[in-house]
Amino acid sequence: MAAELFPEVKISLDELRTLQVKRLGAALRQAYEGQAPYRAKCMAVGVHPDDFKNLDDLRRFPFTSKDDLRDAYPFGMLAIPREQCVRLHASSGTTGRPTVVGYSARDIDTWSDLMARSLYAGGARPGDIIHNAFGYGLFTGGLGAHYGAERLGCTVVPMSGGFGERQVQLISEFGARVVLMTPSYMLAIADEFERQGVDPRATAMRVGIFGAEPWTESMRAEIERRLGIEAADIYGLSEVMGPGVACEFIETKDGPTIWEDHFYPEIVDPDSGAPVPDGQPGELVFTTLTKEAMPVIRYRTRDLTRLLPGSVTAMRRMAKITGRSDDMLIVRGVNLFPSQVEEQILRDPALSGHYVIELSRTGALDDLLVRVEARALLDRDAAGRSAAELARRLKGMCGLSATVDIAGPGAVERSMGKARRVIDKRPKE
Ligand code: DLL
Repeated sequence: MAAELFPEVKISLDELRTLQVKRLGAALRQAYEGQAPYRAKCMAVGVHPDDFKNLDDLRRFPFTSKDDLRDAYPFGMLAIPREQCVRLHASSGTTGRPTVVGYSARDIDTWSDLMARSLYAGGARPGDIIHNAFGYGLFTGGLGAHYGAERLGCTVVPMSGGFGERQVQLISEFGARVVLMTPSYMLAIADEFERQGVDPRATAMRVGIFGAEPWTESMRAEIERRLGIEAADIYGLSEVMGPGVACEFIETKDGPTIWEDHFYPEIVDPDSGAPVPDGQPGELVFTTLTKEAMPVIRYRTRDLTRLLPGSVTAMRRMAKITGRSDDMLIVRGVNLFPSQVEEQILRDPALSGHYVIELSRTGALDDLLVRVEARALLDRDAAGRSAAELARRLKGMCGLSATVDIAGPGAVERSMGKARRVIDKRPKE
C-alpha cells in the first residue's frame, strides 16, 4: 500500500479539506494576480479571490476552457516570467493551435513526486525495471512517466512509442517488470509477442500502467489475459499537469484515486455547467492547488465520469472515463460512445480490441460501420456469425443498426499512442 513510501496519501478527510481550502485560496490569488485573461474573466462576473472562504465558494469562480488557453497562445497563461519556466509541453491539438503548458522547476519536482506516487499505487516498486513506451516529446506521457519512475528509484528504459519488434525484444531481454503505454498500444505489442513466438508469461513483465485514452473493463480483462499481467489505469491531462493527476491502486483496481492534495475535482453538467453531486455522471473539472507556472482554475476537461468516495485513501476516486463530451457520436439522433462499442466487441472471444468506427451518410441517413479485427483468421461462416452477433448486440444496446466488417489480423491501423477510434466521413453541417 502506498502509505509506506508516500505517507501523505493517508491524510484524513478533515485534514484534506482544510488543506484544500488553504491551497485553493492561494491558487485563486495567484491566478488572479498572474494571469490577465483569468483576472478579466473574474472581473466580468464581479468575483474576487477574497470572496473565497470555503469549498462551496469555488462555484462562484469562472471556468477555464481549452479555448481560453488557445486564445492565450503561446505564453499568455503563464503566471510567472517565461524565463523562470524550465520546460514547455504542448497538446497535439487535432485542430488549430495547440495548447501550451509551462512548468517551473518546482512544478517538475511536484510532478515527479506525483508520478512516483502514481506508479507506486499502480504496482511499481523501487528497483524495478520500467519500460516506458509513452511517447517522448511535446506529449506529457513520456517525460512525465520518466521523471516519476526515476524519482521512485526505478531503472527506466526510455523506449517511447514505435518499433514494435524492439519493444518486445527489450521488454524480454532487459527484464522489465513494469510497462507503461496506452492500452491500445499494449494490444498491438501483444500481437507482436505472438508474431515473434515469445510467451509474455515467460518474461519478467508483471504490471502494466495504462492511460492517455479511454479503455473499458473488458479491455483491461483482455490485456491481463493475453499478457498475464495486472493492469492499472492512470489518468492525467497536459493542461492540468500531465499523467499522474490520478492513478488506480493495483490492489483494488476500483478507479483512479485523484491526488486531491494537488488537484481539486468537481463534476458539472456538460451543457449548463451546474454542479453535479458526487456519484452522478457529468464533466470532470479540475483546479490545480500547487502549480506555479500555469495554475488552472476550474478547467473543463470534457472527460465524462463520476466522483466516487475514497477506498484505499480518503481522497476521492473517479470512475473509468466513459468518453469525452466531444467524442460522443450522434448517429441517427442516438448518442453513442466508442467505449460502448468496445464493450460489445470484446464480449466475443473471437474478436480483438483493434477496431474502428466509421460514419458516413447516404441520403439523409447516417451509416454506422464497425470494422473489427478477428483474433485469428476466421473462415467465412465463423466471421459471418460473429458479425451478425455483434450487430445484434449493438442493436440491443443502443437501437442502431450497424454494418459489421470482421477483418483479418493486422487490417485495422495501429497507433503507437492514442488510438483513433472514429472516422467520421459525414458531410459537415
Ligand atoms: O494523455 C496525459 C497522460 C499520459 C495520461 C499518459 C495518462 C498516461 P493529453 O494528451 O493532454 O494528456 O490528453 C488528455 O486524454 O483529457 C482524457 O480525455 C484522455 N485520458 C488520459 N488518461 C486517460 C485515462 C495525456 N486513464 C486526455 N482514461 C484526457 C481515459 C484518458 N482517458
